[in-house]
Amino acid sequence: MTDNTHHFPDGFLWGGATAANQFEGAYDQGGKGLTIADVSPGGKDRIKTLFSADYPLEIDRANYTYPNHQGIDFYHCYKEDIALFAEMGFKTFRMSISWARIFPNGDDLTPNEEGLQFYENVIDELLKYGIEPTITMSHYETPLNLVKQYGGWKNRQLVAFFETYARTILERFHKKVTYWMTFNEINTGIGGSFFSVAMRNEGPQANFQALHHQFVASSLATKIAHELNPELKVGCMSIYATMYAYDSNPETVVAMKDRNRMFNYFCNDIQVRGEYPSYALRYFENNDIELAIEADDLALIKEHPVDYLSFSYYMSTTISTNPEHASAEGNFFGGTKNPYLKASEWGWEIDPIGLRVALGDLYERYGVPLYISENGLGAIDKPDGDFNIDDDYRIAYLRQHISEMEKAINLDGVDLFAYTPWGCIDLVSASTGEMSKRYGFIYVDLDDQGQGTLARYKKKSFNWYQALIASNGRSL
Ligand code: BGP
Repeated sequence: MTDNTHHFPDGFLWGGATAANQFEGAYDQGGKGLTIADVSPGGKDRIKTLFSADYPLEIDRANYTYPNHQGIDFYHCYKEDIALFAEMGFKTFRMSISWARIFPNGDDLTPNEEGLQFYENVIDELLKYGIEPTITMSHYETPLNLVKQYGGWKNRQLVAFFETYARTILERFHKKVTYWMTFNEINTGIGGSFFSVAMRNEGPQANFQALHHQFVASSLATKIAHELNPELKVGCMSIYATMYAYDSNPETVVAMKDRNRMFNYFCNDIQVRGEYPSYALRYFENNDIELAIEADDLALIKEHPVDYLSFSYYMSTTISTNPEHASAEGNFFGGTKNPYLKASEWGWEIDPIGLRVALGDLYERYGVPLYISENGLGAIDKPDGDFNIDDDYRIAYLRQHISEMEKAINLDGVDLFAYTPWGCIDLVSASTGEMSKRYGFIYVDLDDQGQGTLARYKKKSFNWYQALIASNGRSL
């Protein structure tokens, strides 16, 4: 028997993940238009607004701060940052292109060359070090004008605007970028996340219509990519929550499975298998949801499925039918407190084995290569006077998760080919809009009030991850 301890496939893509709106800064420079992220305030009202009917469409400087306007200034510091990623040994770097840097209003007739040139410079810098870029086309940064003038993704016109945007970046970068993702965490649109579908939550009819438009847009982007080069790899991206039934009461199991298929499978079923699943059609019928589907939509979706499936994984969730069970305070997916798990400072329940469950589940269902596009521990780091950060808690979290990935590959036969921990350099948190929830291997001297030198410092985890990559996982 071969010893597969901590064995990862040759060529495994180790790296890190980011999103334009959370780290670039320069929100009004280089010809960029405003995006929905630019009007999302940091602080306590942030999460409330993301799923609310009162999402602000203006910048309200009198009452709020907007940390993403400055981000960590990757826009100007990208060479320094990429040099640090290269020093860690990254094989890939996941970033997004901000749609509004290319089409400031989303519906412009011609692209903004300055924006294209910026991303070309970043891509060239990555390639200089042999780092494969992975590009997300839309990561919570829809141009604001598409909300104000068109009402967001429920409007069919966004499909054509996105198609133009996708064609523009694919034509420009297809010779330099192989790995693409269409919509970040597309399944958050089911619950009407403003970040995802760029519209006020108007209920299931509008949300599913918006998602349908994103499925069509995603298939169009996949089609364009493959026409340019059949070797390009386009993936979907969803947030995955491993779901457990709290007890063996069959009613609880049914409730869990019900939630699981809509949240974890629905979007993947369409984007990987190429068709609406029967449980969704039945759900639409039972809930009087009637989607406007144009003649060629279903054929397009069928003919242009994605090449791989990517997902973010931070926590699991536990479903109970007993209202007396304590709720999992802070868990992003709600649910019942799981007595076997500890939680992060924000209440996200830490579950490394749940990642193995997720990998097996997705691979057995879809049989396509998997890419873990986000994972990590948000924590408050406390640097000493010399900016040393001993983030053993982060190392422990990542080690446990990577160990479960290794089991999924070597014991369960899962085809996992990439892992990009979230926020490999500290950046603005999506849910809090603040800096203090940090994920990085690299510390950025910046606080929630926007104060700091922006200097970069290597955390203890930097060296740990560097050794891990150099040994292709064997130093785990
Ligand atoms: C995912 C998003 C990311 C990211 C991450 C961590 O849902 O795709 O953009 O921010 O979560 O979340 P947070 O920053 O809220 O801790």
